[in-house]
This record gives sequence, structure tokens and C-alpha cells, in this order.
Amino acid sequence: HIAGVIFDLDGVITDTAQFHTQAWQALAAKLGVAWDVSLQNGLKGLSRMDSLALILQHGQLTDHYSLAEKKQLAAEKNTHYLSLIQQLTPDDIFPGIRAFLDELKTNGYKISLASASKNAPTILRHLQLTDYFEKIVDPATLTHGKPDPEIFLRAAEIINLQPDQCLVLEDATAGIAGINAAGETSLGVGDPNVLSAADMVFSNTADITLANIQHRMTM
Ligand code: B16
Ligand code: MG
Repeated sequence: HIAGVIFDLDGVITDTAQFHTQAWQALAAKLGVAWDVSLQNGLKGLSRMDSLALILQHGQLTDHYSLAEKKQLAAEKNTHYLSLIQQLTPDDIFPGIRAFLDELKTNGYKISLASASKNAPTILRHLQLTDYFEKIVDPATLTHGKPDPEIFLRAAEIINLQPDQCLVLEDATAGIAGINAAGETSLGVGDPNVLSAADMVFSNTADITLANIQHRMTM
């Protein structure tokens, strides 16, 4: 049965995706790379360097920049992104998420974070949610990004649980694939057509409650 709940951050707890998009779009424009919705969706959940690689590939610029230049471009995007997330406040937490965290705490579930974002601790601080998370995976210690299951296996391990004891909330298709490969239960947040590989999907975060989840599985 489920004893722990693992959260993705961007797109599950708050809409940082809009700021990632804004910052990547600005960089893409500067590099002359055309922007479209498939590129935007493909970036979800990818690490910073993997995101840059996808944008350069989209503009057929993969071999155009050295590794040092790529690191510089990624740093430039991150500086812009950091300036944008300064405006986050607890009002930006998606509906029902804090109530769900409270419910999990009250009922003794362990809670950890599996975000690919190196900025996750900063974001949690702005949202005043830091104290809910017993443990946070440090993405700098990972070998593979999503869709690899590594981050989700680590998120279970750091709260001393087996994968089959964990339920994971995730908005990206790359993330859902990783959760399923890890042998954990996947809860997709978003469009059921896009997240069809998930064990269950909630299109509205306000509906994510223990009762509604139990309705769809035996916790
Ligand atoms: P950073 P998640 C991911 O966070 C985002 O979805 C993705 O768009 C971003 O590129 C990645 O974090 C890395 O973020 O540049 O802040 O380290 O969805 O895994 O919480
Ligand atoms: Mg996400």
C-alpha cells in the first residue's frame, strides 16, 4: 500500500512553466530559433541542459556552439528565469495543493520532492512550502534526467520507501514514463489525453484529495 507521496514541482505545485517558457523563448528568439507548441511541451520536465539541447536541435544549431558556449547560454536563461520567479508568493500555489499536503501530513504519509529543477529550494521558499518536504532530491547528483526513472527511485529511497509504496504527482509525459518505469504509481496532473500513460489523471489540482485518490485505487 501507499506510504509516501512524491511531488514534481513545476506544473504540479505551481506554474513555473510559464516563467521557464518566457525565459527560453527570449533565448530562442535571440538565437533565431522558431518557437512552437510542440517545442514548448517537449521542454516540460527536461533538465536545463537537455532543454537547451532540444531548442538548439529545433533550430538545427546543435553543432553551432561549444560546450562552454552552451553553458553560458543556459546560465543566461537561468539568470532571466531567477529574476522572473522572484515574484512568486504563496498565492501562486495551485488550488488544493496546500490542503493536500496538510492532509498527507495529518495521515502520516512521507513526502519528498522529485523536481529536475536546481531552483526548487528557492521556489519552495517563495511559496512557503519548504517545511512539508522531509527530503528533496538534489538534481545535481543525478546521472540521467527524466524520462529516466532515476529521480523517482531516489525520491523513494530518501524517505526509506520501496517504489511500490509511492504515489507520484507529475505533469510531464517524460515524468510519467519515468514513474512507471520506476514501478511507482503515477498521478498525472493535466490533460488526460496527453497523460494517458498515467495510472490516474486529475485535470484540476483542487480535486486531488486522499478520498478521490482512494476512489481510484486502494491506498
Ligand atoms: P532549472 P520539474 C523542471 O522541473 C521543469 O519542468 C523544466 O522545464 C526545467 O527545465 C527543469 O525543471 C530544470 O529547471 O533550470 O530550474 O534547474 O517539472 O521537474 O519540477
Ligand atoms: Mg513538472
